[in-house]
Amino acid sequence: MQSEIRKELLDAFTTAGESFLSGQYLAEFIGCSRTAVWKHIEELRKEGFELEAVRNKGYRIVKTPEKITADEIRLGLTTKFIGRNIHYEESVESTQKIAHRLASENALEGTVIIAEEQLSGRGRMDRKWHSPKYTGIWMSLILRPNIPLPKAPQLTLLAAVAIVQAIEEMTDLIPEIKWPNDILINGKKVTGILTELQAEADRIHSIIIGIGINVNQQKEDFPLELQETASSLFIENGDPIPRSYLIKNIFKQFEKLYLLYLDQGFFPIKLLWEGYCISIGKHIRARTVTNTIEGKALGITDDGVLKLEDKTGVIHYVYSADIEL
Ligand code: BTX
Repeated sequence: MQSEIRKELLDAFTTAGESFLSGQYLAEFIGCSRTAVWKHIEELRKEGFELEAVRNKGYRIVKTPEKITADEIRLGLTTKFIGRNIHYEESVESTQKIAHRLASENALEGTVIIAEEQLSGRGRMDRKWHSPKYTGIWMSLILRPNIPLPKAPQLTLLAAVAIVQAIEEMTDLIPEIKWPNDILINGKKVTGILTELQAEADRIHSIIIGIGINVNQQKEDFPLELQETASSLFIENGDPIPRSYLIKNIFKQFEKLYLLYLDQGFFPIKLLWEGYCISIGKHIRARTVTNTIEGKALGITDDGVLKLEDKTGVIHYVYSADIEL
């Protein structure tokens, strides 16, 4: 029933073209209450439709959501293998889940799964990642580097640098990295990266890099509990950003850095990463799965591990944690 109303609503707007349709007319046309019409119009707005509302005239659709299409991404894509194979989905539980399946079915390196919406998007340690429709970039990238297992986290840092560079190229924003995987703008989280492995003993079959970027959300699109800590590029930049361009740019930067990494190792990536990192040199609190360590962040090792000096002078090597500055 719900989707019937929506379908008829969209049909009515399609037929009306640029003319306005009143709430009363729509309710009668569809055969539902005006409240139901209003509710569906709000839903459309949340999904990125722009509706103009004029008193005594009604509504009309002035802009449809910018959907990502695989063709649009392919057009003008200059990479050799990153993003050459795209699986585009309208709605999924999690792109990570699909990527794991495709990786075990021998998907090519550089294969990307992109979804318009994730119903159970996930962060680290099984936390939730809010991934509403048509607003962000929710994607997973499959890599097959020939590197030893302990080096896998380096690719999280590499991905962070690629995303920061792509954002910088398209906006005047100054993104910063909070070790290991948060990208912040004006202190708020706009991006999360989740790196997962398919491996046995010490051999990596594939590395799956999940990237979540808040692109065109408005403040009210975030659940209340995230409104103070999360933001989007649109909120910070003041203009909406075409997601397909940003995706293409990320592919380009990522491939460049990845080839550099395979050729010269982590060192050049580390230098770039340090230039964007805000935690180094600061007093921080690192919450790991087992304990909390406070101290000064000295930097990262050549393997991307965080070096933290506590007040007794002991240096701790932190592989995975949440950081508070
Ligand atoms: P994380 O564990 O560092 O961050 C998760 C935490 O971030 C949550 O507990 C919540 O507090 C906050 N949060 C949730 N959603 C958002 C959001 N949209 N913006 C800002 N803060 C948020 C970060 O994990 C890794 C996220 C990876 C997401 C990608 S999307 C594509 C791929 N598929 C999938 O299921 N996950 C990855």
